[in-house]
Amino acid sequence: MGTKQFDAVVVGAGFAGLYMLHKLRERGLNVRVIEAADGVGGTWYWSRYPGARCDSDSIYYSFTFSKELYGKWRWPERYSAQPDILRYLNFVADELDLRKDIQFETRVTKASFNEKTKKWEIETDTNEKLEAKYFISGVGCLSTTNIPPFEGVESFKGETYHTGRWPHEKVDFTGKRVVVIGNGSSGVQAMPIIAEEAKELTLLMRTPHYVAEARNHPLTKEQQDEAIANYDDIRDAFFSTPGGIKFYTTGKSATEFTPEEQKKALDYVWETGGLALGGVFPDVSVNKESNFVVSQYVRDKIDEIVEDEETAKALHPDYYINTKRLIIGTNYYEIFNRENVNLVTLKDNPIVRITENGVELQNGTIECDAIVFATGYDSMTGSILRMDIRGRDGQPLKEKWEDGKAVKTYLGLSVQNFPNFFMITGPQSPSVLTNMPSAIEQHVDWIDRCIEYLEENNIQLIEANEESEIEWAKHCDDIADQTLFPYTNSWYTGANLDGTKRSGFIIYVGGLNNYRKICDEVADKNYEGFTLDVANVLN
Ligand code: NA7
Repeated sequence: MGTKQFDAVVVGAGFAGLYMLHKLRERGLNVRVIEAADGVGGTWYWSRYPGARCDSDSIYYSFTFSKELYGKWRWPERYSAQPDILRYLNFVADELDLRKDIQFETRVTKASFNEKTKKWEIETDTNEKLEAKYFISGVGCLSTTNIPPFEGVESFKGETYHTGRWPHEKVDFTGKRVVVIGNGSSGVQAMPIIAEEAKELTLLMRTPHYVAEARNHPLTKEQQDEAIANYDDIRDAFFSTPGGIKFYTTGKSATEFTPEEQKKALDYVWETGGLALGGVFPDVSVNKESNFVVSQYVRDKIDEIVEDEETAKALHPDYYINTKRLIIGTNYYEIFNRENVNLVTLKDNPIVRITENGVELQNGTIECDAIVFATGYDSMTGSILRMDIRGRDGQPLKEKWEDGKAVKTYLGLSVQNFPNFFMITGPQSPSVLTNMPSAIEQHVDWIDRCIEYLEENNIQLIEANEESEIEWAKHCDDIADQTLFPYTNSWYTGANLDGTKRSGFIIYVGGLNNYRKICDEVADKNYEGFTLDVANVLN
């Protein structure tokens, strides 16, 4: 089979890959998107667990680059369920006629920069070879699933599931004893639905988390029309806000209010639901006092909702709220009042192994018919490093990043020694702290502008400078150090899957609006901090 030639190869057909394809094709480039699934959607193709839903308001969880496209779509609910988001991405693919340039059921296994041809050579699990000037990752931050290496998983005789790789046909838990491991967004969304169906549900909880009420509801025709009429305002949120999304805020520190006023504001956001709980006092992620007010409010709510005192106490989170992504759920704390739901904390009673019949803990075995792993992802770097990406002199990215433990990038977009390789929402960018479509549009627009500059100026290669990477990592750390994030052990601060620490802060926490300014300034200064290689005659 001969090598197929493209101007750009993009990996992944989720929000990122679809928009990147559209932009570059409009620029006249010959682009191929490689996607492992048999349809578009990325994360939303795979994450079909019961209750899977977005935690950004639907009206913001959309592309805004085209007013016309925005006006053609109506979201049925305030928070979209997975099937609706998948339907939306299929609609986008059809509207923009994207499918013809996407190769489905194909996984990129290797991508190497060829020093002689100055091109990327891309290999797939279908034994194809592709060659392209630009190699772009749109693989997402949360797509490679994590099942912790518990001893004995294969010996379990019942059913096992991971929330991020849920079967396409409905799973029926009727009459079954189900163990759920993990209470992040996925577990919190899935459990109220599984609890309705299962004979018994036991949550094995390592860390209690803060869960805000979603208050999801159908959107009326008037509300849908209003969103379309407010397009300019919604688009503005992508540019002007730290999270690429607008929600209610008092605009002041909790310390500026009396306890009664604080409670009134918190009651309001609790009742209206969603992410506003984390932004009602804008200094919540930087000011311990403000943070305590919000954190304690949720702990009090847990006590109000959960009838058994001991269970309520066990559900109290004790880290600073917002220093892990706030979970948005529906009637989550309420499930612990059900007869068929049990809470087991792992803190003093860890999982020893999985056996034929269930999960063995230090203090005894919990027998079950099904285990649901809601244990998250090999986040931020997992999906990128799963491809064997090799830069100059065959250097593996895995080696440069020490297996994800010492990530080095410039702006989270580019890596020194990996010319013309770009990452959409890569590590050290704002990514998961934002409304993802906002972050994705900003990155894709930046990459597109960069490629326009290269093409117009006959520049063959662009590559981050080593000093730029060092400074960017320091900048990410410095900003994080001004916040409460470093106090919490999470995959943001760098607890890696195997428990070892990453060497730096993996996310830019300074806000998408500020990040955008930095990226734009770099571009305005003709890509300051990068080395540009003018095309030579050989090409
Ligand atoms: P998350 O948020 O990473 O949550 C994973 C959960 O699994 C969390 O409760 C973890 O406990 C738990 N976990 C992971 N490994 C283990 C082991 N070894 N033992 C016990 N429990 C474990 O993933 P989600 O899929 O829920 O959400 C991902 C993103 O989707 C989320 O950020 C939103 O942006 C949407 P821990 O808290 O680490 O103690």
